[in-house]
Amino acid sequence: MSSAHYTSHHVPSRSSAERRSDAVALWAVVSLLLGILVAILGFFAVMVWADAHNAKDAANRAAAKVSGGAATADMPGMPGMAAGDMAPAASGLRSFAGAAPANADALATAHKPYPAALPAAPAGPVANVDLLTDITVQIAPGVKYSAWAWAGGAPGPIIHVRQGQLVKVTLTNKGAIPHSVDFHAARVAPDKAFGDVLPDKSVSYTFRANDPGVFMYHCGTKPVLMHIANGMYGAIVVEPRPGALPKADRNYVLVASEWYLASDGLRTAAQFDMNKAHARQPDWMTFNGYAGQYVKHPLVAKPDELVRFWVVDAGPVSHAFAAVDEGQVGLLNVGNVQGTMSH
Ligand SMILES: [Cu+2]
Repeated sequence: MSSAHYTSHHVPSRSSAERRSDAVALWAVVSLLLGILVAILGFFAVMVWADAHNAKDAANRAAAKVSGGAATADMPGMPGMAAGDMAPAASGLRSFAGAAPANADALATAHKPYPAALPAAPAGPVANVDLLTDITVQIAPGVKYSAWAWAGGAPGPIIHVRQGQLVKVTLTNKGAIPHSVDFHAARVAPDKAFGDVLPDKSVSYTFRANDPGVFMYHCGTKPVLMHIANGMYGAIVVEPRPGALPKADRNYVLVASEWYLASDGLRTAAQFDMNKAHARQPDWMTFNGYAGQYVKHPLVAKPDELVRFWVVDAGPVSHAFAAVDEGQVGLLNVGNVQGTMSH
């Protein structure tokens, strides 16, 4: 192309109109060749993408086939839903959403709903909070999950304190592996006060509840995504100073979360599926840990009552720990203050 360009500008006898016409023709050729180049590159890009896409699809299909086979063998007597009803999602990960035994309705009726009513805040200057770790919960009618939960449930107990109160937290680890507790209501660096507590050990720390609102608390032991997904989350309500909000006749606390299951959980308790958590493909999404419990057992109010809902999205995806695992995380150092952080 450069030689053609050189020639067109060094023929002295030609008119400027001819030269312009040459230049137009030249650029037409350049454009055409560029267009062809782009098309060729585009074609190769599509081929490379399609190749990668096919490979990924194939891998996902293989994975789905393996887990599907295991799941099918695991639920021969499941009358509520045939295995084929649980079609693979677009990601290729097998969903167990909606899996239910035949007596699901009776189980939902018999289920004792998580008490959503806000408990009273303790009187006096200090609120004592005792957390124990425990295992295995039900997350939907007939669906068992092998959890790492607080004090026998997921979410953990609703903690209610008053703004300005000193909160004394004691975590006793009754589980088999290290755990910890990170209170978002506390302006304390997670790596300072919220360190790992070994099995059969206890740790205590205090923080001043200076910020009103509803906050989550959760286990901060790595992998945090797995600890939260396994049930180690809960809510703390820091009641604002009197007069800041109109007095409510009823206060309810709703903790939203997701569950990622490696099996349907009908016969044996399901385990956590890290791939689904990273793909943000939950099988169940719950308020206070159990699917649909306030449909079967509605929260109540009388006409004209003021009802306040304290709602916290505990995750792990709503708290986006899958994103943290994938690198979407950073720190903002403000000044040079040691041991202070809030998030
Ligand atoms: Cu934990």
